[in-house]
Amino acid sequence: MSHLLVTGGAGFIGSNFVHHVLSHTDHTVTVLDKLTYAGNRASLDGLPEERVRLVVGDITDTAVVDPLVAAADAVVHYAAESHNDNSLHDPRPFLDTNIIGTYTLLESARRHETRFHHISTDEVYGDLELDDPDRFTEQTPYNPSSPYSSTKAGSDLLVRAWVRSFGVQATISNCSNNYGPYQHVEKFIPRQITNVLRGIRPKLYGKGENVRDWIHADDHSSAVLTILDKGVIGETYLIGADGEKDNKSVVELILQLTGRPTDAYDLVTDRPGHDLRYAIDSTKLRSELGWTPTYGDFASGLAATIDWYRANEAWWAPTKDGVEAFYASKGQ
Ligand code: NAD
Ligand code: TDX
Repeated sequence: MSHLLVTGGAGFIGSNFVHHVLSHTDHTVTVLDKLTYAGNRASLDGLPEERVRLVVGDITDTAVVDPLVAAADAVVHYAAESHNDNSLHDPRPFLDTNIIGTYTLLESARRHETRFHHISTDEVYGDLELDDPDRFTEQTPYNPSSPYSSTKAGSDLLVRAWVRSFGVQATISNCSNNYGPYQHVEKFIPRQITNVLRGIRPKLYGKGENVRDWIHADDHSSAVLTILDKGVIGETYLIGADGEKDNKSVVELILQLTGRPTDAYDLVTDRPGHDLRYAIDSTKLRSELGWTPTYGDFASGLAATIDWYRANEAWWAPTKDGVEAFYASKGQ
């Protein structure tokens, strides 16, 4: 049994990870989360208090971070400002949390010789052409496009430097787009599901031709546990489940699964600098550490996600109007 410090554990992927750890291991967990607009205490409801504790605090605050890192067997670092559209509007919190926050945690991990796993994104590699036969690998050069992805790239490079210069026991994973329960309604899939549930037409940026490589958040969690267990210190692992879909197809599937006409969506103003396509080659993780995803069928994973949003309106309703007002002010 181990004690994990999970930063950002009240956010989307972090809370899915905490649920996964509780049901698949006997580890105990401390969540460190600032509860920004993206964090939600309710995402941890129903978990046993003797195994999960929530500390509300900021990862840039050494006084909060240091004793928690000292008490943990491993840190799993999810906390971040995570939304590209917000980073185009106000980049500063991305620099504070993603860069200074990661630096603060690394310094504590260095002081206390604590195992560290850094959660990152495939967006650090930039984007691919629609017809490019290649996918991202661990060797792809960094080429981030947005303030969000550039701060994630910066945080990855800090981790690599702290491994090489100070011997911090760290690994990194870069994952593709996640979907599943507890995702904020500002993001693509929950925005469109909750639009449909509210009688609003889904909104596609540009022509809807951009491609994302979808993985269920639970598969991301099992991959992270595999890396914590068997990963080689200093190594980077790409996480993906061969789930490439263009945005228009995803919206059409949501409309079909909810019994609406599949052309009942609007094309809206595109995102500036919008990455065209992401695609992950996760051969290294599969062949060296023996991981495989379990959510093979996107349509059934999406149907289950729609059911979750239908059954949990109290979780998302308080944020929905504010998010739509923000997008409307940008013609989106
Ligand atoms: P999210 O925005 O849903 O959650 C982020 C969490 O971090 C929130 O609970 C928030 O309160 C917390 N947080 C923010 N700033 C903080 C601070 N200064 N101190 C403490 N807590 C703070 O994000 P997410 O989609 O769950 O992403 C989690 C991680 O996974 C991020 O590092 C992101 O880059 C990475 N990632 C996300 C995806 C995806 O598809 N969403 C894909 C690959 C990687
Ligand atoms: O209303 C929308 N309409 C639309 O067409 C929204 C919100 C998005 N989009 C498009 C933009 C993207 O091509 O859908 C795609 C997905 O958008 P997001 O959910 O904002 O995700 P993305 O920008 O791809 O980034 C996500 O995956 C990588 C996460 O938010 C990041 O945290 C992660 O690093």
